[in-house]
Amino acid sequence: MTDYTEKMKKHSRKERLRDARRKTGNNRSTKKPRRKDWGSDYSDDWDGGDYLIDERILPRGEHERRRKLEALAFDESLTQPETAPVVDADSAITGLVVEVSSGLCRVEINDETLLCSLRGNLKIQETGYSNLVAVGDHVIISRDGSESGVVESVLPRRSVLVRPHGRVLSLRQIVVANVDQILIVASWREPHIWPELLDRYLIAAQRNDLEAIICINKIDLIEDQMAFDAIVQPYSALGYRLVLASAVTGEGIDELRTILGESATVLAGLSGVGKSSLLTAIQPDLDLHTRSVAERGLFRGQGRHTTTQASLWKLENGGIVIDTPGIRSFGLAGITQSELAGWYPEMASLSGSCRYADCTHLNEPECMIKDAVKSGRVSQPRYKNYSTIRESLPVS
Ligand SMILES: Nc1nc2c(ncn2[C@@H]2O[C@H](COP(=O)(O)OP(=O)(O)O)[C@@H](O)[C@H]2O)c(=O)[nH]1
Ligand SMILES: [Mg+2]
Ligand SMILES: [Zn+2]
Repeated sequence: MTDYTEKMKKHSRKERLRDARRKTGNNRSTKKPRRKDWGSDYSDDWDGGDYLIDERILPRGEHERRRKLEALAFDESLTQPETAPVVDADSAITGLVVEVSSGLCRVEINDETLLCSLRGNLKIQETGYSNLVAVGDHVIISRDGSESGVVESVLPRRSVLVRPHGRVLSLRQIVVANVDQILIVASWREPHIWPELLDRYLIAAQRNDLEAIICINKIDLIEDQMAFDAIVQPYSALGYRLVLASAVTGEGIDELRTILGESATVLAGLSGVGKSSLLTAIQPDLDLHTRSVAERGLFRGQGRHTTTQASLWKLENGGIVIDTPGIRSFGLAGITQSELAGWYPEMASLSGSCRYADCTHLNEPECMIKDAVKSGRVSQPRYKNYSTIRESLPVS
């Protein structure tokens, strides 16, 4: 329940800034340069959270206005940077973190990639996160002319995708930062669609305040349209954006390209469902063979480390796509059996009206959710997923 309440309380960044603007009566909006490249000096939508602004191109007073708005909007927020940048302006460069290892990261600055260590004064305390820097972070780095750099500070994040850090539930690891949406990719066959996993990803997206889009790939392998509809239709009925695709026939590819453009998207989906094939279909010249930092030996000689083998691609239409194995285990940790129905939007509002306050919605009489399944208001497959997932969750 706490998670849910927290979520309800949380204001999106945009809304907060809008509120702050209303409070200051400052409604002047800034002309938007078109964003060409996430991580370069463009900002297409400051309110959307891009901090990579070349101050020289801002009108007089604009920087101050933004700073004030920012402070007002986020005065109680945890997203403030821990330390103010302490670099002198000449050597400060902003970049995009594309890979992380313990104490080190790879930062992309324009077309260059720089191996960076982290400045010692960056503090882990009080952030509540187990890692200081995550893939997708915008950072300010300094370099002394050599081949490596130092991360001086992490710019405020517009979103984080987190998972618990090991067994310590209070400490969370940032899997990726600054993504707008999560694209859940499943395949109809090979591997067989697994609706329960779909639901797990959807819940995880909700918990992280990320918009979820569902892509069902390999629709060229549909052998039974009715069976397909029965599984897939409940999700579109719930209002999820659903893309039916085939990397083989090209169906759905244009739609996917549009969805990924101008946004930062993290991919979720089992190995083999066709994520790489879809990306190749979207942009044939995309280099999918970006080997991990560890393989390239960039981090060699740095002692033992665990590398987050995230891959980050910039599409020519402005989109950013991040694929990370970290996504596989970010699911439902911390959710108890009794909380699960609250994460099914079609069940959440009903679960309070059952005869028993502690109704599991499995066997009890006068259960509003079971009634809703009978009447079709809650779909049979979703209910089935609910009961299976419930089994796997801790009682408290
Ligand atoms: N029939 C069919 N096969 C596909 C489709 N998309 C991908 N595949 C195949 O599925 C396998 C796994 O694809 P891949 O892109 O590597 O999956 P990933 O692990 O999610 O990146 C490959 O053999 C692809 O050729 C599709 O739409 N239809
Ligand atoms: Mg792949
Ligand atoms: Zn019930």
